[in-house]
Amino acid sequence: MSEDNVQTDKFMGLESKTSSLPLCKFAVVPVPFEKTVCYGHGTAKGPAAVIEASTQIELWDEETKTETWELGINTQPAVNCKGSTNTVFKNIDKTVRRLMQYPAIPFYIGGEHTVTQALAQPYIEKYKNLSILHFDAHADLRPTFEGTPKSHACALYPASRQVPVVQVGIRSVASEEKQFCNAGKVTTFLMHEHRDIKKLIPQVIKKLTDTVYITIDVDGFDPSVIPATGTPQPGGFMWYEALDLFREVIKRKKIVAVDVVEACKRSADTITEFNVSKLIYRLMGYLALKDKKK
Ligand SMILES: [Mn+2]
Repeated sequence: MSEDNVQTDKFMGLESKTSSLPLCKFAVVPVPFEKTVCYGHGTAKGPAAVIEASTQIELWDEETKTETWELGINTQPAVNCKGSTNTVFKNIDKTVRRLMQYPAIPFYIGGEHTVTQALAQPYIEKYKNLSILHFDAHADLRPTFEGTPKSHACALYPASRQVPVVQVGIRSVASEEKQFCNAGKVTTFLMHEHRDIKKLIPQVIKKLTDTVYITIDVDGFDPSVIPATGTPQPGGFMWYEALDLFREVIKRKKIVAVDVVEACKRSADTITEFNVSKLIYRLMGYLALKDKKK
């Protein structure tokens, strides 16, 4: 895509008149929250960078062979992330509950992983049979971190007390959170023990319930795939391995929402925003494929 006058603040550059929310299959929601990151900064600028990069993706998806965009992709205004974390959480909650009134499947773009706490809660309350697929390098199961429970290091703790959480890609676990891995409602597939994706996928499918919220911390990928993220770890999923996993989960489960967090904007390169926007469009393509087969 390289037409003039492309709207760089709309996912895929789609015009708003062809993508009104009630008619859309997908909604893209920027959540540019950054407060508790401990090392690399730039997640607040992640959503806008991803959306701008998405205007360079081809509309026809060469893998799914779908014109996914024809199903409608609405881009929402960014959630207001100014003010205290409590205020931001209230803004997120309001946005999620409003979007729940529409058929569109939301793709929330972070921002730091903390936002998942507020994003997932309304879905946990609405869907009795919900589970969460948690793609990440880090377990994110600390009850509190640096004096607050609302931290990126605690992103999945509240959800893990309520619904099954299935963790993949994990290769960094703190001593104070290891007791929460593979305990209670949490299943943790450590990366080094599950490097064969073909063997991992059926185990993940088995542990998930029928209705799934997907949270993708981009550091679950290998840093060679997604280099710009706050706290990278070596040895993550490669592009096609991760797609194999997501394709199968989307095929077999009802997906209520997806969040993609911790992508940073940095001046060194644009690989991260390009790859994250392609990831989002590809996941939409997998969802589009389900409609096609009906
Ligand atoms: Mn992480």
